[in-house]
Amino acid sequence: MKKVAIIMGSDSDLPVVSKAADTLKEFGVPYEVHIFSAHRTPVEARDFTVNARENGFGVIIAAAGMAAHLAGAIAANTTLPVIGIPMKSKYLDGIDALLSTVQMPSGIPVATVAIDGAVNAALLSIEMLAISDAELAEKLNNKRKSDTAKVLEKNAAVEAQFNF
Ligand code: RP5
Repeated sequence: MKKVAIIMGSDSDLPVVSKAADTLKEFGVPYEVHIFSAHRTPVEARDFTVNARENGFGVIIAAAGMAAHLAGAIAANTTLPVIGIPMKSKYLDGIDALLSTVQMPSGIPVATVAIDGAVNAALLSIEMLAISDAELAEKLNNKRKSDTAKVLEKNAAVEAQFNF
């Protein structure tokens, strides 16, 4: 199976981004986690990215906050799909990173998830790998069913409490 690369701009992103790693682990998808910054370590970010396909990666998740160029800079150097996670920071609640990540001009796409949307970034990467992996697709179906069952259970409890 292809690996997922999880790249973040700073170790301060780790508490949120680790949820992406947890989700990939839950699905048995191989992954690597790295800190590369578009601004602070541009050479290392580029070197990793240009070699990512031949190193066995199928998708790259890139998380960054503030003037968040990381996902776009990574996407510029690969034709692997890149999923951007805009990170919330203390000044603008993540709106800065959201706009920096999502507003890519035509030609270099970044699939942007919600602010701090690490779990969805991982799920989207799994969905991409599951296009050609029936076993992984089945795991996704099972997860949806179990999530649905949990909500129905909560609904039943609320209905029993409030509706007579
Ligand atoms: C971005 O700047 C990082 O992704 C992080 O979200 C933000 C702040 O980084 P630190 O100053 O906490 O290292 O590049």
